[in-house]
Amino acid sequence: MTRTDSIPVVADTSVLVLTGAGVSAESGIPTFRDSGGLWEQHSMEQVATPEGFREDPRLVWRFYSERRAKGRACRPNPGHLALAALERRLGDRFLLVTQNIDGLHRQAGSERVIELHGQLYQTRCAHCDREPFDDLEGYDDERPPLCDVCEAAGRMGLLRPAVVWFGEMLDPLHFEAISRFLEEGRRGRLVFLAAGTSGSVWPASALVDEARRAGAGTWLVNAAAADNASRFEHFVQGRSGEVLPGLLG
Ligand code: BV8
Repeated sequence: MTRTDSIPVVADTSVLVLTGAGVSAESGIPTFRDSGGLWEQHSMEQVATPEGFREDPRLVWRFYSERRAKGRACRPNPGHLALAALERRLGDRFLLVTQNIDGLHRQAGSERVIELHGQLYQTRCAHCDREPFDDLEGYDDERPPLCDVCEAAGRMGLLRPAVVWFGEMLDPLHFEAISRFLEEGRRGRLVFLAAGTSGSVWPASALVDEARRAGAGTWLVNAAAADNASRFEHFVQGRSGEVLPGLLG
């Protein structure tokens, strides 16, 4: 693994990026696994699994309502902005995959974004297949919110955050789009950059392997060595808001 100070983005280069909670840390959003992180106050099983939601939907809604309120005060940082600028330079030779649900990449101007784990500011029904809808609300009262579509059909349906919990399938269309991007990108130079992620959650953590199979050069930007750091050729240790502008400039 070698250090590098800039990623060579030349004429025929395609760049696939994966971001995690570390990219939003400098915007004031706590990560999951750093000290003081989100899982410290609650166990993952309690607030980020379907079983936890069945067990105590009010606790889960308090957890996500708190994140909605906190997230609304947060703004994109230079790391988000550097990625949006790279997209403007590369167009369809750029694709951003994020594990983050905070919406800060879109706020920063990124459009070619795949939100693998869903969106914090969307709500869906846990029981019917109504479309997820935009929702900035917090729900921390005694009763979790109910689905009005279900109610109109004479049944009870709980509303839930439109995010992917542990043990839940991710949208297969997302992985089809990623594989297609890598396939098309391998005709030229291909770069895979992961930033601000511990590399501890599958299937996002395996993207580096798929990128390497497609012949991509691989970079990791992270404040600490990540679980899957050894699978990257280049590792730049540092805060993404400080490193990405120079690395991608
Ligand atoms: C699935 C919900 C098929 C939304 C999240 C055993 C072994 C391996 C895998 C598994 C296993 N058992 C089960 C699995 C699969 C499981 C999994 O990976 N479990 C892990 C815990 C082992 N995955 C799943 O269940 C996925 N679905 O596989 O479906 C299936 C179905 C049934 C049964 C089996 C398989 C679903 C995964 C989605 C889970 N949902 N969140 C939300 O509330 O946000 S994941 C959660 O963790 C967040 O989304 C978060 O994004 C994600 C990953 O964390 P990171 O983003 O990496 O954040 P973290 O805090 O960990 O790290 C931050 C990093 O940034 C640190 O390294 C830090 O050093 C660095 N950093 C900090 N500040 C900065 C910085 N870097 C740069 N600059 C800074 N300023």
